[in-house]
Amino acid sequence: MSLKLYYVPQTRATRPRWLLEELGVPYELVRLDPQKGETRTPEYLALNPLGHVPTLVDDELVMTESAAILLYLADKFPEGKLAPAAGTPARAAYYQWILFCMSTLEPPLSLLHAQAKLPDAEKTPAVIATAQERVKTVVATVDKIIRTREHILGEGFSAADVLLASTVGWAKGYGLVESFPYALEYVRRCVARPAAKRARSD
Ligand SMILES: N[C@@H](CCC(=O)N[C@@H](CS)C(=O)NCC(=O)O)C(=O)O
Repeated sequence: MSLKLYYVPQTRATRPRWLLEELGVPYELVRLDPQKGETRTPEYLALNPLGHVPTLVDDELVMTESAAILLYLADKFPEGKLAPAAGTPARAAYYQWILFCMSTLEPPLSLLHAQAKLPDAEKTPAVIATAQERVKTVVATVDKIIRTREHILGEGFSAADVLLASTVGWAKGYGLVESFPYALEYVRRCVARPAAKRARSD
């Protein structure tokens, strides 16, 4: 078995790196520097045609999409207990929270990210304000649920926590989680895990 993760720090590639650290399985980290064009080489574009990170290579398998990579790895290493059994209510909640991150919480964060990259004269304040409000509304639902749970599934730590804590952490980076104490504390305790620290250590 040979797992290779194509990685740029402080991007969505941190998600599978964190999960791999939680699993404690051997993997090779391939660091790319977008400033040097390393995500736009013909070799890398053959793996990930959009030139995005992360990309996971597992022998013959090439995978993109951070959430899909988490789901794959959590299932591939069941001894890590990061995914509930298929067909159970916990598995249903697991799918729900993974999709919640990618299709409900990420879109307004991506809008904010795109706006932040624009020169000031090209920013659209109304788009920014609407996206900020949307993020807060969505984070408020996490805050309400996580008030009574340590982890989002209401049982052990799972790949859904890797994704949710990463994504709420992204919102925190924009100062949009400050009024949600339970969501804030949830992110703090997830990123304080040794595996999460190792994934951000360099
Ligand atoms: N939906 C994809 C998004 C991947 C993505 O947009 N990655 C960003 C980093 S967070 C990227 O590689 N951006 C470089 C670029 O757009 O050129 C995923 O979750 O993996």
